Amino acid sequence: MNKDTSLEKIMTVLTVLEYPDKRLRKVAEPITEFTDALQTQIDDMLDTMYDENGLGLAATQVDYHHRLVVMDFSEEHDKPLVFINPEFEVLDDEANECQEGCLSVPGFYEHIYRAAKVKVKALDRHGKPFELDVDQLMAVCVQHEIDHLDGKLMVDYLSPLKRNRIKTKLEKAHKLALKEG
Ligand code: GNR
Ligand code: NI
Repeated sequence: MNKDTSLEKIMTVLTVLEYPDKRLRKVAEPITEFTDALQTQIDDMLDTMYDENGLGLAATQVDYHHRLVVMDFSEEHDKPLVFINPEFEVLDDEANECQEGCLSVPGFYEHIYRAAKVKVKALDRHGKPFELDVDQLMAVCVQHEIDHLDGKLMVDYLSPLKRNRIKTKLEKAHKLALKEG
């Protein structure tokens, strides 16, 4: 028997898919059941997000094609937010141009247009509906994560030339990583 009597579960860090992996293009399905397996998936995604120092993580990025997003905007990384079947409406479509990064496009930071202020509607991890008005970086992140659930990536907003440069560089890096094990 395991002598560890603590109820804390072991950290599970999932693999984050990287562009141009085709699985990042799948459109995620709505979640209809709030099972124990879903709770485990949520906790594993939070572990993964914290381990990778991300502000957010969409299920699509860890090859789980259901409409689930986790985020944490707190200083101490102790206020996890869970969004199931998230949707947003634009409250202020003034441009919120910030440098955007993505764990699935590592090493690249680009200016992308996003609405400055949005209202998010989602279910929490137990299926209870909630709404949240967000602006600044959190508004950017919400739009970025919901894009992931629709198979869309930040590189899609760039010129074909820029997108192809990023693709080539990441493909090279992936080949090198394979060779070096
Ligand atoms: O960690 C992340 N930082 C970030 C910064 C600016 C705009 C969006 C983001 S989301 C990103 C994590 C990620 O890839 N989520 O899908
Ligand atoms: Ni991302």
